[in-house]
Amino acid sequence: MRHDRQVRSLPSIIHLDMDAFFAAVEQAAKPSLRGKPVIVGGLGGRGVVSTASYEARRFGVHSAMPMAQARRLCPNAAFLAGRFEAYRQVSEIVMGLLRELSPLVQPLSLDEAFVDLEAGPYGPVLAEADLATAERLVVALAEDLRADIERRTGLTASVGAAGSKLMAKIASEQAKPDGLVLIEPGEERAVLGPMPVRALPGIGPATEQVLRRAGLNTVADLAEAGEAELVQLLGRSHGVGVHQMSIGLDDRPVVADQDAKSVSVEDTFEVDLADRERVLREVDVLAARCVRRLRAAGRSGRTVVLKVRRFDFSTLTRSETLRGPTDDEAVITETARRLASQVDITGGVRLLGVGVSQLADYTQEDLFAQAEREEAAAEQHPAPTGEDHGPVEEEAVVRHWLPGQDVHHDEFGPGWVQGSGVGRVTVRFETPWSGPGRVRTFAVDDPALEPARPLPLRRDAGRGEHGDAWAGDGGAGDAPAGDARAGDGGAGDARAGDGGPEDGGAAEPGE
Ligand code: DCP
Ligand code: MG
Repeated sequence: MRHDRQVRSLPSIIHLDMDAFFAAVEQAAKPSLRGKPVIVGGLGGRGVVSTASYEARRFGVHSAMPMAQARRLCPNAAFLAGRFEAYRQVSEIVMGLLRELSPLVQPLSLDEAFVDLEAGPYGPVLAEADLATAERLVVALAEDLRADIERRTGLTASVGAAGSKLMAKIASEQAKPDGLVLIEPGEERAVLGPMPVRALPGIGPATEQVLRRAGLNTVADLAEAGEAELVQLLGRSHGVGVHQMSIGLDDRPVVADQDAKSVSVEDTFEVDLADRERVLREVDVLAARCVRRLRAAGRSGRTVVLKVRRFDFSTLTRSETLRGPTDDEAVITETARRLASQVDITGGVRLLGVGVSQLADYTQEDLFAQAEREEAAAEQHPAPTGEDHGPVEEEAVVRHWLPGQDVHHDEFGPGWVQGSGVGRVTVRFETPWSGPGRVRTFAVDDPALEPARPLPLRRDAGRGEHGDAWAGDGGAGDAPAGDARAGDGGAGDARAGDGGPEDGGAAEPGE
């Protein structure tokens, strides 16, 4: 492996970004929406667009736009609330394919990651090869990757390859949609020069203003201004960094995501806990610690897991999956308490643990959860009056039919909610593998109609139920000193790490 100080001499860093990700998943899952404008996001009064399909982007709709504006620009689009679980499933498949190329995979969000090819199985070959051969190999690997993603998910991805993260990311933007761009080492300044200063990471609207007032508009302007002037304008560390980037120098390493699975904490007690009140108090303490750790990692999670080891060393885990991801201490504590109250503690408890799994990118998750809350609030209060309605009862969320939501009907099978109102819900019966399906309307409380989990986008891609929070725990969870993990033989504790079919986020049974 070779790690040049400033710029690699090989374009061995790739940046992958799925095209119109949430919208593309919806089109893949819902045949009737293929080729049509699709807008995913918060559908309530103050909702914003998460993303829009390329068909909808032609009308000027884009991420972070108020939903009301999107409705005006593209009234005939399908407006969907988003299905986070489906996006996460696809993301796991994609990240798994990236990990086949290298252990150094750095996910930036559900649909985006850097990969350092030099750290993977092709590293030695790349290091030996001359530049032209190395470039051909990188291009071949990237095209295979895009083809694999399409085969496994039906979705398109764009890939950039370059000698740095900076240039790889710029390359993938140039490759969009459904393309591959390789920027040869040495071309950096030529590619960057004409770009607006905002193209560089770390230059937001405020910095852009400062630079503009100094007459610096393009990256070439920054390069010419030189380090001293940029330090004067932006301060020492920012100025130096911006100057380096402007001349194409970026030696930030690809850092593997150390904690892909769960955050958990646990405690062993000197004296077995025998009374339930005491157990619940300890659960509260553990849940609070777990939330602190979760927040420190900038994550939120969807499944709360309780681990209990009893006096006789029998160990069990209980988990509950929430409707949306959270880092809310009250929600996690309450869920862990509920799980604890279902466990038989007769004889005493030696160890308790609280964990949260199904983690993903904090900001994306929150946007999504926010969109759902808003949607639920809109339903509960059909005529919004502007006042703050406070937290939404969970029951109301569960019974509400959200546009885009997966359902199953006893007679007609799987489908999705196209819309609902005045006591009726309209369902389109189609699957990722069917042709466009028919629409039927039911009463909202029709007992034959049930919410369902997302179907895999490819019929042959295994469905992979999720293990408990500790299964495949990559070691970044809380591992208190002295925790006797080995020898943990208790039923239900699938902690033993590697190689099991459930280990690793992307394990796909049958692959
Ligand atoms: N997202 C979001 N809110 C935003 C931006 C993005 O909820 N303000 C979500 C929806 C996107 C996903 O994250 O589908 C990935 O974001 P990208 O910026 O990669 O955008 P897309 O994948 O949708 O489109 P592109 O083809 O431009 O990458
Ligand atoms: Mg994307």
